[in-house]
Amino acid sequence: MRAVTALLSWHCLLSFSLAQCPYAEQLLSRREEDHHGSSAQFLAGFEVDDSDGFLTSDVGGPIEDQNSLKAGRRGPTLLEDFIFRQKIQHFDHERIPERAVHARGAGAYGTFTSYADWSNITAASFLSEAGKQTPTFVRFSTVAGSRGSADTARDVHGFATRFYTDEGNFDIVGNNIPVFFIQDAIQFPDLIHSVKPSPDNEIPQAATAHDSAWDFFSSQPSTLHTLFWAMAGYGIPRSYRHMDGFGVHTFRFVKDDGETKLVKFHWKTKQGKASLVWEEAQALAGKNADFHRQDLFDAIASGHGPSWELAVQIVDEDKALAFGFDLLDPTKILPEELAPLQPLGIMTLDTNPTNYFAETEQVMFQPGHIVRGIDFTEDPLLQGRLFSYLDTQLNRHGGPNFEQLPINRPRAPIHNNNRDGQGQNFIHKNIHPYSPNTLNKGFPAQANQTAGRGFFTAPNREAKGRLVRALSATFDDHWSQPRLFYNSLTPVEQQFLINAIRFEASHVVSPVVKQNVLTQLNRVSNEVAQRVAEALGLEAPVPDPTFYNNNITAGISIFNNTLPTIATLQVGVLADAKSDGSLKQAAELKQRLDKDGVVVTIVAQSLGDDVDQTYSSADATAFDGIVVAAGAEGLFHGNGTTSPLFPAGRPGQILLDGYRWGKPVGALGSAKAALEDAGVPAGTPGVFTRDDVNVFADDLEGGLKVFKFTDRFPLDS
Ligand code: HDE
Repeated sequence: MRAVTALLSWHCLLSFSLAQCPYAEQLLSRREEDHHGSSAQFLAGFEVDDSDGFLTSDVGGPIEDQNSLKAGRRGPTLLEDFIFRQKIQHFDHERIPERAVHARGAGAYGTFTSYADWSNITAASFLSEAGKQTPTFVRFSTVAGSRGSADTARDVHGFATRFYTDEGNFDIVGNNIPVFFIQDAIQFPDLIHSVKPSPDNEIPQAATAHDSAWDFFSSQPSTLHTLFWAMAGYGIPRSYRHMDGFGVHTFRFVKDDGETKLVKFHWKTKQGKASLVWEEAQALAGKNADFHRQDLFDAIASGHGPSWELAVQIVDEDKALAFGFDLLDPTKILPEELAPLQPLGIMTLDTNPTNYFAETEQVMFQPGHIVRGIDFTEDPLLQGRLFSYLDTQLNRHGGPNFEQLPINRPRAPIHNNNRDGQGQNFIHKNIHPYSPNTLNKGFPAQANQTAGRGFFTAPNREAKGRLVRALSATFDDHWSQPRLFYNSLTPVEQQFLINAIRFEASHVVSPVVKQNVLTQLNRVSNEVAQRVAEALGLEAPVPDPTFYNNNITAGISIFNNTLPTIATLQVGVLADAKSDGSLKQAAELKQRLDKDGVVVTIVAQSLGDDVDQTYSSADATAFDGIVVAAGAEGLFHGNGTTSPLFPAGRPGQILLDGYRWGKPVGALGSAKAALEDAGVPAGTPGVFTRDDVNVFADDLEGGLKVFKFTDRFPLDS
């Protein structure tokens, strides 16, 4: 009767004094002590386990709900059927509004561990000692698509982290790109309206390749920098695990003594940065729209939870304008050469949600969730976000008590005079809910800097000035940093960026918009403008060199690095179900790669003990590397067999797609012949051929670390 137990425990909370409640111990620990425990412990108290027990109505009576109550077997359903009404009514209200942006996402729990006592830079308690652990929940997302859109749409990606600290919730509601499209929050609806599908036919879904998006981008040059990042590999990460995260705005760290520094938050992936290529991302959108959420879920379930290091760039308050741009401007990066990254701690995600809706859909982040030791800056984008997130949560939840939902509830005890409202979960015993009071002995007491470790606004902040609707002139340069970004890419990454802009701009119909795009690109680089213009069949404008520069900065390239770990990467081994030899070799390779955490899928014509997937369902998009086992070469010959078990030529297509998308591929022993049949050039980088399984596995693992063999992609001459 565990289901009933769970309900009863709620009844204890609601109806009886805790002393009488048989589950008092569990509840007390939920309410006070578990605040410092793991997420799993904390959330266990809210879980409902239906592994036995009778079905009940919402109010607890055991029921049967498979037949509605009728007047006669063939008669109408009766209004008095409360069982029918309750079931259907609850169903009718199952959805809440999806997020206006970032609707598509996936989340997971983790733990943040501080490397040291950082009280020399912040009073934040979660950073107050070496080894101190704080539970976290992270939600990754795309921005433009609706809740059911494909994971691999080209987009900025959300990276929102909640720290359930012992002094309240702290959220870094960041992205995988360190800059943003606009500088003033008041333009956010314009940006989003331009990017979202057309209001008449709701086309296209989760895509910026259309007139209105590029109309806005080219009319509002503050977008260029973020646009460049999104059009490069940053818009199509291999997985959520293979991307960095950024707080984007400059924030403040505040010490106990009130001294402040300006800081920028970075999450550095321990898995290494990796990206898809565009053709692959597009194919994935059709083959597996859940690619990223599945990757995250599977990696955590297999014990390979991803990690990120939290680092900050720290700048003195008086240096906000010292670098040739304004640190309050969210369209600018602070190059690492000007302020190095200071690592503060590490976060590992290790637990998947139990219920997508209750946890991932109902988590409600806010940039305004800050804790003692952290403060805002006057960045006008951040300032506007402080209003928007609370407002949108009210809309999504329908009332002010969303912070009481298990996923949002802080692990620190809550005492205040906020009362009532829709969905109130607490039963407040204090009958004097106001401050100051004497009748409740002055409680809850006011916490401040000296008593109760209260939150305090940085004391050196001041605001004065004429009331103006304008931005500072220090926000005016929109072109130098996109140029810096472009300069810092490898030639093939520059080519990918150009290809992406060509793809998107070729979808634009309006000649005026196309011309405006070229005008703006030309302010970044005449070369970029020329290369895009060529694809659009237009003339590039004459050079506009005011902002041209040859600066470069570190940490931008994605493909120029090898991955620090290959655990969780996916390899497809193509075998012939009718050849015992090929199945045996595939199994041997699987066993060998498994030692390093590489996930191997054996593909053949039909499922069996040694076969995980069929050729009819398998596809190159699912794999980071592809191998043909000796004995399977017959399946590649003459465009494949005419087997009715899979589409003609499918094995060869998987191999060739893998090659074309830059993946390491290879063939064992006699399967070398399959390479030629599929059109894959043996002997080129990332194409491995060996007779011995172990030697081959070593080669392939080296190839997986390289991840993409970018010399396979042609450059503009
Ligand atoms: Fe958001 N943003 N945003 N945003 N944002 C939302 O809040 C908004 C911005 C980001 O996984 C919404 O709860 C405005 C920058 C993430 O639940 C909404 C402005 C950055 C998420 C909203 C911005 C972000 C959101 C929609 C311009 C990176 C998803 C649902 C001032 C630093 C969080 C919601 C999750 C979500 C407003 C700009 C990141 C409407 C007005 C810059 C990761 O409130």
